[in-house]
Amino acid sequence: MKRLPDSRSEAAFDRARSVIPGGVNSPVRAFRAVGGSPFFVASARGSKIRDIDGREYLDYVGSWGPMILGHAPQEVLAAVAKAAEKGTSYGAPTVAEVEMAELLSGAIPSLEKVRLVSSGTEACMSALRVARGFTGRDDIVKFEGCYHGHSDGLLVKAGSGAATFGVPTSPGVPRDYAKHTLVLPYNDLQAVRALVKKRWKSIAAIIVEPIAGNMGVVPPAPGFLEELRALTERNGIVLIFDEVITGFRLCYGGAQSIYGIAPDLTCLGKIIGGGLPAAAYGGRREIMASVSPEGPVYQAGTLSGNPLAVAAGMAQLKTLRENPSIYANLESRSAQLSEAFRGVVVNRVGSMLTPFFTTGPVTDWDSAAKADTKKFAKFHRHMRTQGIALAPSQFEAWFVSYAHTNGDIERTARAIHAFRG
Ligand code: KE4
Repeated sequence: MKRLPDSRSEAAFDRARSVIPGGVNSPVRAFRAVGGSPFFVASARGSKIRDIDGREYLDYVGSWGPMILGHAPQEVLAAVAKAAEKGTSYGAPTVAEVEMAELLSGAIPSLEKVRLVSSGTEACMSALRVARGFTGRDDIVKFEGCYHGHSDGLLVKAGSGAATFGVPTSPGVPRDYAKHTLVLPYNDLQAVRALVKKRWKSIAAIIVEPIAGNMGVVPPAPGFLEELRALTERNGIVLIFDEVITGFRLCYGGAQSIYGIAPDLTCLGKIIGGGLPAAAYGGRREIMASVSPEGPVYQAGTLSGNPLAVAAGMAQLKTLRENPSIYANLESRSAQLSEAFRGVVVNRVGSMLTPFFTTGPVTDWDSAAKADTKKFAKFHRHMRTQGIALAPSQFEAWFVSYAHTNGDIERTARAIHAFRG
């Protein structure tokens, strides 16, 4: 006898699984890493999200990063409504897209030219193609535990042995393609030096999350980014910062301004869309001159620069630009939250943080993978009973938003202290 769903969300999930793979439109939303079934959302406002059973949660997922001002900020809603009155998509250039490109370039000076796209995957995939087109080289280097979207060349893990040839992490990715992705441990400069020394002539790009968010939060070791910059510069390798998470998360601009490093290309997403599908890649003028129709490297998109997404993104970014105290507020609230944890290793940079259920330190994928994921799953379920929504994976970041109040942080701290793992 099939157990009857005991909530509207469970019924919705049953219904969803009959028509959507796994019942979700992005795998991590299915809660497989933590057990149970996901709540289905009815609405969200500020720091809260409400499910279709009327339960309200304090939200630290923030749509996986975009909601830095909290959910449904008035500035964004008003901008989208105003833009929608004029239509939803034109497939033709608009001045607003130029204003967005100028705003991004103004905030991140290494973005001498920028192309708008619709997702972080598209931004990273395109940046890597441009790097290959610009250098005429085929190989790319990524770091284990970093995620740059689901394009074929990036669903790759370190191969066996010292070869570091990539092998696919997903069926459907040709081995012949994956082998051009070389995978190294994050923060391991010795491995980078050795690989570049051996294979620089075939390496088009090194792509890196300047602060990793996809193995949980892992900051760069002192000197890591600086030496990546020096090594790539000396060897004609394009350095790509994937700032899809970190862009505008830690400051008004990129993490690159915190470390004082100018990559050759930068990928952006999440926050710059204000919750709508807008992302971007850009960088050095001579590299971006390769991009069609100015240059020969093809990249395109029906909804690139979509007027509603641009309106939402501009409204969010202008709010951040005009209220610099937002970042100081995020820093103090996030520090307060971080101090609530006991017996776990907390990695935090600004308003992105991860409590690792391990004895630490967590500096790369190998050390992150030692975390007790079963205990994290138990913690996740505990927090859900306390009305607090966390990313359903140990290897993701918590995001504090400007809408999170001191009261929210204190409530979260109480829930954390109540956990009897
Ligand atoms: P999207 O294609 O999901 O917009 O962006 C891909 C991407 C690229 N680069 C970084 C650093 C990213 O974090 C992401 C996407 N992040 C994941 C979770 N951290 C999104 C959540 C999901 O896959 O549903």
